[in-house]
Amino acid sequence: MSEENKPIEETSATPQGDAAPQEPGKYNAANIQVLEGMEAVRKRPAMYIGDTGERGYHHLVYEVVDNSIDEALAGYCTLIDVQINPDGSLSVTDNGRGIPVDMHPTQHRPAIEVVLTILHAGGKFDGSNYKVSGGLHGVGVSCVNALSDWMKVEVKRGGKVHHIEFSRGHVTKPLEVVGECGDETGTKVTFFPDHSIFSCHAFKWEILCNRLRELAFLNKGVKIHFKDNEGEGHHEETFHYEGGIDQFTEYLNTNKKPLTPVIHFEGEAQGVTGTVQAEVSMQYTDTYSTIEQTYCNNIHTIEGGTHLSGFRAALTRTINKYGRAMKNGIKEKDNVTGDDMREGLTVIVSVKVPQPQFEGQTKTKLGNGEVQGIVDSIVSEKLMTFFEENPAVAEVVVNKILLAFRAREAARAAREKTRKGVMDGLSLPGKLKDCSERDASKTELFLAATAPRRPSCRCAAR
Ligand code: 0RA
Repeated sequence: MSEENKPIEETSATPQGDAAPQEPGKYNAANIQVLEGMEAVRKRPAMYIGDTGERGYHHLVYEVVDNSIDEALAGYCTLIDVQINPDGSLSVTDNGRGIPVDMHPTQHRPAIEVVLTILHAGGKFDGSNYKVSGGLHGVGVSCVNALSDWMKVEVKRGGKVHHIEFSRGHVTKPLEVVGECGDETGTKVTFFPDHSIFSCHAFKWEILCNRLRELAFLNKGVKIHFKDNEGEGHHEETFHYEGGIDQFTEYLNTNKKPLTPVIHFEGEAQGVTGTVQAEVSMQYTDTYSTIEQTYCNNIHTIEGGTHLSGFRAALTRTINKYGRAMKNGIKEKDNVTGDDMREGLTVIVSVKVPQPQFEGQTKTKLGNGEVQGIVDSIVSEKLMTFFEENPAVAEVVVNKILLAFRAREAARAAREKTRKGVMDGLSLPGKLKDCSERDASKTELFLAATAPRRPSCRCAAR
């Protein structure tokens, strides 16, 4: 079977490529597939987008934007425009290649219809290109379509402007050519979420702003323009960072005093399912807190995972190695911990993994085992080289870490001393000494009020 003729949806009942032309009023295999998919999403929306509250509502936007980000990562799109419209709908426009509009080889419908109505059909048809980006649930734009009261899509491709409309996942206005566009290409998706499904009924500027800014940091060079045309204010903002995650680090360290420059590493290696790319940006500031933000395929992995473990292991090992060899550095007896090494550190770790495995409570913990070793070796090797080439910076880092270590040791000593003193004062009075018993099941405590405001306390060992 050629790649082209593979069924698009594994779970489809009868994905026959040679389905007869559709008779009016009759369902063919393709229709059934669509019906099943779209109804399934509408029946259990939370299973596909997480929840139907504020998070889910905004998640719809991320799913659409992710398709444009994918076009950008594939090198075909430089501009993404997101607008909240006066009627409460939202438009995402990109200057990518445009969703294909030709007849799909096996579905006998325009490819755009397939992309927008069949679950997981958003990817490239020949399987050559894995989807790098992807909302938390990676369900694709067809889910957004299923959960939208209406969706309108305009594609500029092959010199023509094409238009198609849907309601709750079903075509309401078939694909038609509505104009000419010269050599311009791109896709515009406008949708209005189905308010009978969601408990949240408006897009929030702040929420979308934060995510769009983050996406611009994570995908350097991509320009994301965001405008709110609803209500008062009409905010507008453009996110565009040629410096990528290094500018993200600077952004997170705004108003903090940096101790080092922003340090950047990147590299790639073969993983189990293809090439894994890793990018790290880090900077020490004079603060006591640590910021570690990790991403896999643009998804914020709040619970961390193998990329974070790999980074931490490499940081600890490399600083230990360099710091112990350094004159006036870490001493043999100094029990410096990973926490000491991360005090004042801001770090972004961003990896691209072909088939990510997300685990944990909120499915935001990267599970792919090989990623740990890949990140570890990239960071170990490049951080050591950086220290060797920048000994003055390395010295600042080691001294900061020694400071954290000594402060921790001093705090512990002080705590112990204080506790000892307090415990001295808390010891039992002489007449109750023989009541001491460590096993709680063998002790009782009686409170006997002998005077209104002055209860006395008696303890007895049974
Ligand atoms: C499938 C195949 C191709 C592009 C796209 C989908 C595509 C989807 C979206 C969604 C929003 N913007 C988009 N841009 C592109 C590849 C088409 C080709 O080979 O020319």
